[in-house]
Amino acid sequence: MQRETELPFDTYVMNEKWQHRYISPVDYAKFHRQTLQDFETFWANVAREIEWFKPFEKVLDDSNPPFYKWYIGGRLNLSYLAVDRHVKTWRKNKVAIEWEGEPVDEDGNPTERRRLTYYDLYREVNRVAYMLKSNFGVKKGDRITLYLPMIPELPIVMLAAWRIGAITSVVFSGFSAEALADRINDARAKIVVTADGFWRRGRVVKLKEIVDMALEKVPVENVIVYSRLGLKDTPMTEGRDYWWHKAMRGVPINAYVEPEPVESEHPSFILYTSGTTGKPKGIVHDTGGWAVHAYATMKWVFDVRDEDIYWCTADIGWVTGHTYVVLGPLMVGATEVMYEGAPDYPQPDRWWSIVERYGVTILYTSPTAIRMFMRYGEEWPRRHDLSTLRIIHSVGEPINPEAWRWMYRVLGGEKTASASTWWMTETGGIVISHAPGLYLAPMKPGTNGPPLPGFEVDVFTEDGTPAPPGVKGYLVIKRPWPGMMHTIWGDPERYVKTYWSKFPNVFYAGDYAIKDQDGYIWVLGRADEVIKVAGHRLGTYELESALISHKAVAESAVVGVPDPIKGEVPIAFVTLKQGYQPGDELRKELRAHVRATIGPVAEPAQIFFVTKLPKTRSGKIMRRLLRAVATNAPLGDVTTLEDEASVEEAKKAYEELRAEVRGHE
Ligand code: 6R9
Repeated sequence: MQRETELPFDTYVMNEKWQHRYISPVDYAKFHRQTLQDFETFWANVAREIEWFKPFEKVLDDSNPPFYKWYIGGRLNLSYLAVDRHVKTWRKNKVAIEWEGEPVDEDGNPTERRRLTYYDLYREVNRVAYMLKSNFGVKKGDRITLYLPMIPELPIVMLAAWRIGAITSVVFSGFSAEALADRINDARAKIVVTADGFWRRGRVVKLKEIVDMALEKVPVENVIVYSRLGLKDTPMTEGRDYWWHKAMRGVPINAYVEPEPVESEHPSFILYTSGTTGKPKGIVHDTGGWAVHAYATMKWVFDVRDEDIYWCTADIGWVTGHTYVVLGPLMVGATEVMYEGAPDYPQPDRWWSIVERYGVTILYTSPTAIRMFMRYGEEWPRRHDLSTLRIIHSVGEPINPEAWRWMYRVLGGEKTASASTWWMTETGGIVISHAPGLYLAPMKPGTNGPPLPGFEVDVFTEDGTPAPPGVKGYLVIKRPWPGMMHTIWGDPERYVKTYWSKFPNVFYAGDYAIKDQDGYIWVLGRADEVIKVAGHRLGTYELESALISHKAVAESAVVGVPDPIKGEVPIAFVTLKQGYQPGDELRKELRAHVRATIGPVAEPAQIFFVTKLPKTRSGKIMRRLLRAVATNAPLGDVTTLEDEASVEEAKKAYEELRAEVRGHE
């Protein structure tokens, strides 16, 4: 990520369209402090805006930190909140989801569109809940792994699961069989729901075949297969695998399944995410706290109204899709767009044609996408009428001021409210962002803005004291918040160790950040071995394990390096076992191996062969030095380095490959 080291503190942006929400940073800070003064009352009032089957008796149980519990005694149901509530009102016939598939005709128009009203959703969610319950015996607390593309059946089956108190574990459809198997295994999933395949950049991805490979390692009771493409050659195992449409045959059109009134702390979902070491962590979220957080941030950050057309471009396989494609927008009764395919298929204006076709007013996307479109050029968005857009926010990684300005000017016509919303899988919802649904303090290109109401955020120095404005430190959250994760699935100790041990009694996010004079936060990037590749979160440790699992590899070290579009990309330094020769053939093979083990997003941008890796005298790989080599940065302190020749060798390997790449250009 190339970011100006001098923060552009002085570039404030305020436009006419948002003058009515204007607030000065000083007044915002005052308002924000007030929300923290009587913090529990504040969060109780927010929670009363959603419907509870049984009201909560206590807002926050902090008797056993860091295992905080929210809205004790309360009972509710996410499926009820997302669909049943709306069908009792005029929203019954309002469009909930405008879906379009990837394929287009000769004129570039989508050949597959589906429009589901809240009533349609209500019907389908009930029918699928009925099927899960009566045909497959799914009960409260069972885990269901969902390995599905971006089709309406994904939110439908999630809501159906939550309706009966089951716990979803969605696995991104870009992950490989091995990654899927690990996640099914860790969650001990009872069933897997998948599709025969889907369209991606004009090609068919056969999902069920990947599921079958995963299931060679971890058995499950049943697999339900949605026929997205009607692929006749889909392998089906008798007695285990069922076509969705066949399993639904016996389900009455008007099937109704009573929504289970689950406890506020009942887990709703597990989502696996990467950390510094070890296998991916199953981040566990509750029901009540998450619902309140999702609902409140939809209102504050996205200012959603009934006439809006909302589009969050994230895949549901990541947390952004969980909170801001599935739960949040449906809870507030929004009309939202869902798109199956690649952003630049068949041409770089696909997204802008979608914005124009549906009249999208609120767009939530990623810096990587913005940078990709910047590279394609302004002429693509200029071909379409984007004048409906009134809010555009980004998420997933720091947004460089240049990308923010492009988004604001070219896409937003200098009239949108635009923030870079900071949060993470662990937080369940947005924590730091401008909140144009309440007030809008002046925007600054590249900042995350001030913390949202009710969230106490700070930047700490290494010794655990608040860093003064302008000084880089670690981002922390000083008080529990409703959408917070509850634990790591099956590993509560790791939860305490990872997030609550670096500093006493505060949540450690793992990000570097700076606070400015106005109280705005600027998140700079990860402080650990996690990288964000095109906004996708990966652990360098996972890539290293994947490389080492190849027969030729002895050792490997993976680091993230800046990339003009993807933000960061992984590069790998590899030592080989006796009898293996470095070369392009092997390089190709190792890349394919990483793709097959984790998924295409994890493929290293470059692989360097070396005979030794830089290590400390105690044998720890010094990734910091490799990153310095690959970014032409100063090496810094090398006193603990065991063998300087290793760094020289890495440098040489790096320069040789660069010369070779240049030679090909
Ligand atoms: C929502 C999501 C979390 C990590 C987080 C940080 C980075 C996310 C950001 C941002 C700067 C933003 N991140 N949003 N950095 N500005 N607006 O992305 O969750 O996949 O768990 O990643 O992403 O580094 O720690 P997740």
